[in-house]
Amino acid sequence: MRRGVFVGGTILMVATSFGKAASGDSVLGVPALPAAVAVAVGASTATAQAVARPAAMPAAVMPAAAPPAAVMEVKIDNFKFGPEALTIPLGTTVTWTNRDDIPHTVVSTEGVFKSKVLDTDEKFTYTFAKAGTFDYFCSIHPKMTGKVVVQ
Ligand SMILES: [Cu+2]
Repeated sequence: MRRGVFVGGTILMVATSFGKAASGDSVLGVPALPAAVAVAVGASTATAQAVARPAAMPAAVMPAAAPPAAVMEVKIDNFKFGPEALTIPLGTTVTWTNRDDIPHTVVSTEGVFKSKVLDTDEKFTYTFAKAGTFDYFCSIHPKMTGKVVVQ
């Protein structure tokens, strides 16, 4: 009799029944059964959706997968960005590291990126997703300038 209720019932009924069992009501002698039914009901829906996707996705995603982006380093030392001018391929990540014992910042002239104040050995990272020339400077010492050319 109870089995019939579980199997034929809605998910709500199963959940309600399981909730009673879980909360210590031992009237249902088989707490494991409702759980199994709930999993089965949920799984069949999820599986149907999962099966529909993989066929379409790999073809669309794989060719677009870019090679791992390179990382380029710029060191800030003695009030200079080094190298001052850096040419990189599109998608490259640039990491600036402050090697001075004085705080510096890395701020794009065009407002494209802006670091916080970098203390000694702190880093700022930016990934260049657009081609172009990106001039930047240190907002604390505006005579410190550099540029990144993204091709
Ligand atoms: Cu500076």
